[in-house]
Amino acid sequence: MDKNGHLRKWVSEMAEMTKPDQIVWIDGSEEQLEGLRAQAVSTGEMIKLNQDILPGCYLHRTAVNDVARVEGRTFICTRKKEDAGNINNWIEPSECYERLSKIFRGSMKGRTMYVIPYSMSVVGSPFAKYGIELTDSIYVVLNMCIMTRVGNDVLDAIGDDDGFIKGLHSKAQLDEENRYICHFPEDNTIWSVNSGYGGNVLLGKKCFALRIASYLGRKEGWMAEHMLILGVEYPNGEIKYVTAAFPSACGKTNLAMLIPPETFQKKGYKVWCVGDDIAWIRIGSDGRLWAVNPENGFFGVAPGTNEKSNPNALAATKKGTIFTNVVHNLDNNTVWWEGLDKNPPRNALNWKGEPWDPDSGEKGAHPNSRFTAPAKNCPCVSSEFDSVCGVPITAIVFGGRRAKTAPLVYESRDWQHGVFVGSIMSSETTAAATGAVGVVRHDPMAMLPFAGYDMGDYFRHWLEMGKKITRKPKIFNVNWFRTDDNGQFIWPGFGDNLRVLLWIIARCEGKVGAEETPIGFVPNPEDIDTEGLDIGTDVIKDLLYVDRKLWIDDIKGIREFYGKVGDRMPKELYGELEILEKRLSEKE
Ligand code: GTP
Ligand code: SPV
Ligand code: MN
Repeated sequence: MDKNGHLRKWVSEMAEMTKPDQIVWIDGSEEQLEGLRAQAVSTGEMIKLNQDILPGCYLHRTAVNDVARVEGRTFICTRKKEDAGNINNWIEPSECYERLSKIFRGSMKGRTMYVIPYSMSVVGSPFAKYGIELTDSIYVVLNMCIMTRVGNDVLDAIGDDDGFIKGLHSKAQLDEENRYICHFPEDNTIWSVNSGYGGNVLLGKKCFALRIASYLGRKEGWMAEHMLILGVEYPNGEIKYVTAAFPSACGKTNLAMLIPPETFQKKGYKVWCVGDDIAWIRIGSDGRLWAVNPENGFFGVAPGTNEKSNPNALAATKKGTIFTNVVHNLDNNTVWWEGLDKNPPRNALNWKGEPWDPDSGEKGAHPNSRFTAPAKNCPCVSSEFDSVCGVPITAIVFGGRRAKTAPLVYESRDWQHGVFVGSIMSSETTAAATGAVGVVRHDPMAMLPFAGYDMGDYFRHWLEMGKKITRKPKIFNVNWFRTDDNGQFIWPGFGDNLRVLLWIIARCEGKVGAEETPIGFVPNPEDIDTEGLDIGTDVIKDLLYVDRKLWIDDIKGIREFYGKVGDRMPKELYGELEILEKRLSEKE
């Protein structure tokens, strides 16, 4: 089957512990996957949808207690607690292995263990890293085959090396009390048990491509970030690439697949999607940053996705897609979610599989319901999607959900200040993780739940990278979510976000001026192109207004957060905080 002794030994050890009835190696062939789909349908694990309307599409429902990432049960298990840092949950590795071994023991009895060889980014490329996930879930196998590159060529690429990431997953009993998502970065190992949901179990995604990869990136001199990657094509055919880090469910997929407003389309502007969630970034021989999306599909938020907000994402879900926790329309055996259209099905089951009345006031789809769609389905997928060297980055954008404080866009003064801007990001929590929604929390670089090591060291790594990048991208911050006194979003967002991207890129090229404020540079209102938009310069002015009082109120929280990060917090960032505080208190 394979020549790799390390791999065979590890698989047999894991099987010895979990006791599956059989072991099946996944080669990713259509024939094998079709057999697994049929099996999942026969057991009710998946529902085959209307193949005339949604060819190759299926619906899956998770357990009701298992609908999002569980940050409180996610651990970074380094030998020294300090290396995981104060922000991450930590368990001493040998204790963790022991505790989880008890849960894994016999957990696959009566089930099959699937062995999934997968690659993050193009097999054989300089960015590529390989993993093997062992799982007892067909749903996981089928999702991994969309989200990553799976197949025997991965086994060939691994050869007899033992540097692959060893992922073990079992649904076990889906017991919330014993749910663990544990990372052992020093052992290249991930153990996940008692969940069947997305980011908890598709181990190539958050567990490997962010937590383990960020750890490896620091060691090896590159970066793994919670960022989309997009290309803006200008009427002259030139393409500029931008990465953007927004917290979960704060608009990455939407921005990555943006459709320009009509007036810009007519002029010839286009946006190309390279990635919607994760970027691996390296310094090129030309001194610029180059980014790839290590994934091969989109695990996108379904609610709110519609023909107007994100037609590209919607188009991507029309074939070969797995839907999770959406409404099942029984009339035509298709799916529905809040915000898809104004015609909720009357004869339907909600995400839990219960009869559902759209007039009941209860939501039909779970707010964190998702689609898993192949990237190749997306009409705006970039021609550079499979590029082995990635795309060169002009600008890095940070952003969050802030009702008031953060302006529509501002630019940092330099790299160090940009790192500071990323480090003070805060955002309202969303349904992407369990817990309260709408609570403002610090989420630096959108990596709070995903940095695989100490947050202070993580900031240090950003600062150190800056010293090595000779042609640095500029760093910006955006906020699409400012609200008026009635709680309504002021900025139209979605496709109109291109107007902000164009200002950002123009700044990088030195083509437009800006106004300096205590927090950084904001646009002169007339420089945000509002052609075809029903918004006056006064509204843009409001969107760009830096309310010093609100910012001064934020300083205390930032200092508290830095304090929590602890001893390894770079002093340069404390320095930036002092500069900010001083500038805010100066007279206008
Ligand atoms: P993850 O997959 O969890 O990492 O999320 P994401 O960052 O890709 O977020 P996504 O693009 O799926 O957007 C999440 C929610 O934000 C959806 O409900 C969108 O409708 C909403 N949203 C996205 N972009 C905008 C925008 O420009 N303005 C407003 N008001 N809402 C937006
Ligand atoms: C996120 O929460 O940032 C996601 C979804 O992209 S999950 O894969 O569940 O992490
Ligand atoms: Mn995400």
